[in-house]
Order: sequence, then C-alpha cells, then structure tokens
Amino acid sequence: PELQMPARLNCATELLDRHVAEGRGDRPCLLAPGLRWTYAELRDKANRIANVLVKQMGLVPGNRVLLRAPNNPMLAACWFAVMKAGGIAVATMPLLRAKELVPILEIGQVTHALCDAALADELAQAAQKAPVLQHVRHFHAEGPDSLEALMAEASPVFDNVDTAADDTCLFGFTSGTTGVPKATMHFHRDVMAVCHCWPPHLLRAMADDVFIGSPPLAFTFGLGGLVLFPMHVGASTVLLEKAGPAQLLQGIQDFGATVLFTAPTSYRLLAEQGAVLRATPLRKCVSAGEALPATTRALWKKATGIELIDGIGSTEMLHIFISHDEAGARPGATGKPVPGYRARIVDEVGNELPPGTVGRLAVQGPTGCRYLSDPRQAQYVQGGWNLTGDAYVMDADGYFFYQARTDDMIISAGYNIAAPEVEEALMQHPAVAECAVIGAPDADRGQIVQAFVVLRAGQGEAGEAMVRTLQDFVKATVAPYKYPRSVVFVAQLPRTQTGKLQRFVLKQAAQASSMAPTTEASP
Ligand code: 3UK
Repeated sequence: PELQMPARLNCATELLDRHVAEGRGDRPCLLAPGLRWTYAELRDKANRIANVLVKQMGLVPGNRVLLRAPNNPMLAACWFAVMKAGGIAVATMPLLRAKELVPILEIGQVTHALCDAALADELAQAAQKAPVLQHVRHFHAEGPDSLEALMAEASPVFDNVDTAADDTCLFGFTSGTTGVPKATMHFHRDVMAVCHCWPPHLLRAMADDVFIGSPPLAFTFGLGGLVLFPMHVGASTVLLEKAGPAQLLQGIQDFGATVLFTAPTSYRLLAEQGAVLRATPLRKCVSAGEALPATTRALWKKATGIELIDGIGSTEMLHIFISHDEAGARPGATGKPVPGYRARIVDEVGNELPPGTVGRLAVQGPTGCRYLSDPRQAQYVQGGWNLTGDAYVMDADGYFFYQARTDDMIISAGYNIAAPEVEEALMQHPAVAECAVIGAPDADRGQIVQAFVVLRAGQGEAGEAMVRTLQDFVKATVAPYKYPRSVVFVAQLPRTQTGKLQRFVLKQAAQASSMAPTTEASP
C-alpha cells in the first residue's frame, strides 16, 4: 500500500496519547510481574519523564538519549518520553560492557542517559571514557536524584514536540558480528510505517490480544513486537526482564498471553511444553532473528497446534520485510515481501536473477538503511535497493527461501554448500539439541564442512560412534557431499545477545586449531 504520512508526525502521539484522547485510557497497556499500567498511566509517566528530560536535564530536540534496562515498563516509559521530547532514543542491549558502550556513546554523540539502577556500573565506567555523556539519571533507584523522585515533582502534562515525520527518533545499533558498530537512523514515520505494513496484513492482532516475548527492546525486533505493534492496536504487552523458555512459559500462563515473539531456538526448547501451552490462550507465534528450520516449524505445530509466522527483518530495515501468515506458511520459506515492500534476488553487480537462482536478497520499501556517517552506507544501499547480507532463492510462485548469510556459504572441493541446510539435516536427528555448521580450512578441499553439535541429554553419547551415526544420517537426508567431515561435540554454542549463532567465533576457532579432523578421509 502507498502510505500517506503527514508532514508533521510524532510517533508517541500516535501510539500512546491517541488511545487516551479517544477514550481508551483505562485499557491495560504494560504488564509485568506484579504490575499493570493502563494507557493513561503510561502516558502520565512518559509525560513526567519528558518534563524531567527537558526541564531538569536540559534536553533539546535532536539530543540523543541512551536507554539502558532489561525489558520492563519503565524502559518503555522512558522510550516514549524521548519520543515526546523530540529526542533520539539509543536503546542498548542489557548485557553490553563498558568497552562496548563507549563506541555507542561516541558514534551516537549521546549526551543524555536514562539507566536502570541494576545496570548502572558499566555505564558509569563507559561515561568516564566518553565525556560526551553529560546528563544521567537512574530509575528503579531511591534518593532525591532518582528518576522516580524527579518524576514525582514533575507535571504529568506535556505537549509533545511537533516533530517532522522525517525527524530521526531512534538509532538502532547493529548487532554486528564483527567490526565497528554502526548506528542505523530511523524516523518517526518509519516507526509508523512498520506498524502499518506487517502487523495488519500478516499478524492481525487485536485490542484484546496480550503480547509477550523475549527480544530486548534495544533490538528492533523486540521494540516492534513488544511495544510498537501491541500499542498500535491498543493491546497489552508483557515485559519480562528475563525471558528464557521457563519465564516465557510462566508469563504466557500468568498473563494469558495470546501473541508470542521469540527466536527459533526458543521455540525449539518451548515445544517440549506443548501440552502446557495447549491449555493457554496462545494463538499467534512469530519467529525472527534467525532462519527458522523446517524441523522447528513442524515441531511447534505438532506440539502446540500453532503454525509459526516466520519473518526476516533487520536493524537496517527496522522490522520485518518478508514474511507470511498462518495460511501462507510453506516449509523452508520465509514467505513473500510484506505489503509495501519489494524484494528481488541479485548477482554481485546488482542484476536481477531469475527464479530458482541463488543470489543476494535486495529489498526496498517505506523503511530502509541510513547508517549514521558511515561509508558502509554506499555498499548497503545501491540504486535504491537495500542489499542484505543474505543468500536467498525465489521460487516460481514468488516465495523466498533462505539459504545462508552470504559469508556462510561453504565452498568445499568446488561444491557450494549452505551451512543452514546441513544444520537442518542434523537437527532432524533425535540426539541433536542444537548445532552449527561452518567451513573449516582444509588443504585439499579449500574448506570442509565442520559441525559443532550439542547433544540432547540422555539421547546418546559423544564419541566416534555418534560421529558416524550423524554423518550417515546427513548423507541419507541431503546430498551426500554435504555431510560434515568433521564433527565436534560442544556443551553450548556461541550466540549474540540477539540470539544469533556466532559462526565467526567457530570459524576463528577452526582457523586457529590444528585439531585433526575427527572423521574418515575422502570418500
Ligand atoms: C537474519 C533471518 C532468516 C538475516 C530483526 C526481525 O534480526 C533482525 O535484525 P538484525 O539486524 O539481523 C538481520 C539478519 O538476521 N535474520 C533475521 N530474521 C531472519 N534470517 N530468516 C529470518 N526470519 O541474516 C538478517 O539479514 O539483528 C528481525 C525484526 C527486526 C530485526 N531487527
């Protein structure tokens, strides 16, 4: 759809104040263990914080505000306060250490911060190295300087700054696996655009829905799924500080959650509680952040009766741009371009490739990549197309099938092998809880397929016999040349804070180790 955006737009007015103005102020909005804020309560708190930002902390529109907390209602209130005051929200992953916060403060030229007292230490250390940060207040804190004390004295009335639709309102820092972090800039209109594209067409949630999930609000997957989308339709949302499978299960039961946002690995683990989940009102389940293995989709359907909604999104595009609804689910497919977006497969020089040919996924739509003063912008956006780092193939019906990150294609003795395809095959074996596949350097073949496997407790033992079993299993499942010539058993896999497998960590380990392959020689 062509999106009609007014020239002046403040996303806080649309997502928060509008509900109060239209008589829905008493509806539940933010939920957490022992806490329930209505839309009116959240609006008043956000107004008070906006007044503190402007009157006590000297914020002017365009200033950048670091937000630092686990997922909780105060973090959401602070986020809306920044929007209201015309600032730029820079939410940070809770687990970041001082040395990772310093470049964010410097690249983002962040002058202000609102920080959960539980996460104050690393920020204090970072602030010493990044003098740009001048004004910091803590919440979930006590004493006269605490945000709560300042809020108590501040007015609950605030006139939202009359921002332009294309004023920047947030920086999303890329979860970037390596290299210097990049800030992606998004406008007030981008926030509204993602609310208008994917949710009404493919999620179709309603005011009575209760959202819940795991991604941090610093990850735009979480910001959209757990704040923007529920609030756009006047629904309520559960914010959990810890959101592993056990806490998610408890939360779904306690709050009667109906819409779940989490990553594929989390669905794999939660599927073990299928019987419990079937007794809850859970009805819509969204997977993103990593490719959804067909096995995980089938496992979830069998365990809960619910068809997963997969969607690929990125920090650059702000949210999901290829997806499907329950009826459009196809094993192995991410789906079709979300209404409003276009997608195509291109070669190295940007020429469109025909259906059935693997290439790089290019997308365009109402949102797109704008790196903050970073020359990598010129590589990411070419000729109006955003070039993702993903290898995809489109079939004749226009469905898009994920192959691998472009740098996760393994070339072994001349064969192109997509690491996720081998992972998918391994995961079909009952002994495999999780696995990761990489190309390990090899003198003869250039690279060999190497699998790192976490075994399921009580389903078999690590050792030569299991290596053979898994190799034979892969050979019987996919083309035999794709089988892992090396299999390494590990207790866990390295993951980013957004839940992504860190294949590069494994590749570095493979590069460094002179470890002899665990398996037989050439076939
Ligand atoms: C990968 C997927 C296959 C893919 C994100 C939803 O993940 C998000 O943003 P990031 O910037 O990473 C983007 C990259 O992650 N990916 C994400 N989802 C899928 N691959 N199937 C999927 N469903 O490599 C992509 O390029 O951390 C996801 C919404 C907002 C987001 N920021």
